[in-house]
Amino acid sequence: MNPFEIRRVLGRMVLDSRGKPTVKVIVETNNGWGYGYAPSGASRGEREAVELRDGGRKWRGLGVSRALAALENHVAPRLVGMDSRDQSRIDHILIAIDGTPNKARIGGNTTTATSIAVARAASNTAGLELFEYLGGPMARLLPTPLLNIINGGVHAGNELSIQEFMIIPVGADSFHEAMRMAVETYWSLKDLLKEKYGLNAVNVGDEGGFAPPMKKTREALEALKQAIEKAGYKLEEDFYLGIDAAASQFYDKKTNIYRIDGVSMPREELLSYYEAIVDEYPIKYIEDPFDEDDWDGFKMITEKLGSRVLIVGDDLYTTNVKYLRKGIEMHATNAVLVKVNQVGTLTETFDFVREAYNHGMRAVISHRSGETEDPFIADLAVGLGTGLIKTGAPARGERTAKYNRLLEIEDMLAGEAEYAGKTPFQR
Ligand code: 2PG
Ligand code: MG
Repeated sequence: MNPFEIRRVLGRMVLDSRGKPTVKVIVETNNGWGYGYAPSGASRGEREAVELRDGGRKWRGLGVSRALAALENHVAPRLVGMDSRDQSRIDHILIAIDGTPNKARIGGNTTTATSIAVARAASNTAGLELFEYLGGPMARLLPTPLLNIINGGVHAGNELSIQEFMIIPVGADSFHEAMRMAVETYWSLKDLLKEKYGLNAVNVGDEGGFAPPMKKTREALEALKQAIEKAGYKLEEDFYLGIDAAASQFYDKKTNIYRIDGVSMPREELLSYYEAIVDEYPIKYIEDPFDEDDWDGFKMITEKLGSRVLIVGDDLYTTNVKYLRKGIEMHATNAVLVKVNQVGTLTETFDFVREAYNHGMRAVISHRSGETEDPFIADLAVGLGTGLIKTGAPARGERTAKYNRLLEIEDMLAGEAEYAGKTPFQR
């Protein structure tokens, strides 16, 4: 009997961190098991894999019974009997069963949870940690975390146009120390916001960052700077800053105008705006600075700032090699964001990361704003050795699940672990 043979595939409806139904898949082998969850974004790219939802009145149309039915009727019968280590063969079967370019038939939520569950079942059956199974015995690089501690855009109920303001503890010697520095800064930000804006300012947004009643980008950057200093750290030496503009959310496609912080501006002006804040603050990471179809905007900013800032494509590429190829040709970015559920399978995700690496781009493993308690991306970041992970503030269980798993991995690796620190930012 082959211990890795898949014996059963089960689906369950569970809730994500916004209370929306999502898909959990459990895969049993003859000698082990594994699970996987589908997360869900709010600032979704237009080119992303489709989440299959029920429509209708129940759950405001967001139910997943059709996705679970697709799993039971179309996926499970094909996977039972296969070897769980045949990840790419299994993923290609999922792609073929779906048959659409964007997983619209059986749902990217169905395929994501299944693909992750298969990998976990195989690693569990093999008696390996998931990061070891994904990355081999030499996987030991702990990623530098990008912690989103001020939330804006569609993730928060305030007027900040920019979606995420991140602190990046690059000056630490270990992942444990990086988290300590980040948490101390998170707490000093809390004190500072309370003092300046009152109690309401420390309510948190979808990713656990504070959602203060701020209106301007510079106000948020200044608060990060002060929090870092108040916690006893130095900007640049100990911490870099990063932003995810998620600019598709404040772009008017009809007029080609960006509306940021109450001001309307064309692409060129927005570029100058980014240049100015990069000069004022040690911002080393800018994600989605322009609309997902504004390829020229991306090309311009990478030309201007790419030697000192990671310019990261998220909505631009949606973890899909097809769109990345265009970005490579155009020199649109020097880094990519990686979200398994944007494309729908692990194999396609690995292909995407490899393509990025082959062209000298950095890869950043990322959560979604709607998350679950699944810490999978922590293992993925170590397994792939990307050196960078973005998974929110050090708050809310669905975010700390990832940080806690990374702390655990560092402990398990004992003296062998290495912390990425500043390395991923060196161009
Ligand atoms: C992003 C993500 C995660 P969402 O834009 O990078 O932070 O947000 O999951 O809402 O797309
Ligand atoms: Mg983004």
